[in-house]
Formats: sequence, structure tokens, C-alpha cells
Amino acid sequence: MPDGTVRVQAEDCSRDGKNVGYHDAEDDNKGGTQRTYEGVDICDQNGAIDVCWIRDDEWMRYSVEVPKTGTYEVAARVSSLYSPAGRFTLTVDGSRTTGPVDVKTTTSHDAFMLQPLPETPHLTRGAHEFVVTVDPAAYQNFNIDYVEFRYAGKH
Ligand SMILES: [Ca+2]
Ligand SMILES: [Ca+2]
Repeated sequence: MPDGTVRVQAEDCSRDGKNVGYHDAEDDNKGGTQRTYEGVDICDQNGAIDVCWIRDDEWMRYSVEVPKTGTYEVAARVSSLYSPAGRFTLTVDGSRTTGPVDVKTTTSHDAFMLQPLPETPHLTRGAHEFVVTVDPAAYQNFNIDYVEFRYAGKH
């Protein structure tokens, strides 16, 4: 990874429990991988551990530590055999929203692609929080492996 790039694994969303760390449509982990004691759905797709079974108005909360102050390009590694595949927004520190992002088909749930997000948030060095929220009005059937923050300069 280039210097200044941070990856946040989708399956590592907050462990503060349902409706605090995440919201999921059902209380069981339909993917059956990791965290089988709670409702966030985690799959193992040919070695990519991801959040799967994404539906309705689900969301996941994350923390991220960025190494330096500046502008960050944000991208999500996603997969779906459907088109449309889904739509989500990413909100940093409770207020700055990027998206909505229409997930592009990757031809298979096992074929992941890094999809860039439209905005480049300015972040100060240190800890931040972000939430990935899927659009309840859109058809949702995609998987997410990780979100990547790539340092893009000081401006
Ligand atoms: Ca789900
Ligand atoms: Ca992952």
C-alpha cells in the first residue's frame, strides 16, 4: 500500500452492538463467518472476509486513524453480480457525507473491485469515525470487503 493509505476492513465494524455499532435486518449472522454471536452478516468469499447479505436500511459504524492531515481519496472494495447492485453513503464524523454511491456490478459476488467515492474529505491526523449507510429505497445486493482512505495531499 502507498504511504498514507489506511484500510478499514468492513467486517471490523464497531462492536458496540445492534443499533449502536451497526444496524442489520436480522439478528443472526447469515454469512456464518466471525462474530457469529451478533447480527452483522460476515462472509468468507474465496478468502476475502466481507460484510454480505446487505439489505434494506442497514448501516455499520467504523473508526479510522489517519496518519497525516490532508485530503483523502476514499474507495470501497465491493462485489456484486447484480446491476443495479446497491447504493450507499459514507458519512465522516457525523456530518460530512459522500455519495450516494451506486455500486457497479463486478459480475460476481466473488469478484471484488475497488470503487472510488465521489468526494475527497479533508481529515486531520488522528482518529475519525465513519458510517456506511445503505439506501433503504434502493435494491441492495452487494458485498463490501474494505474501505480505503488514500492520502492525496495537504490542501
Ligand atoms: Ca444484513
Ligand atoms: Ca474485509
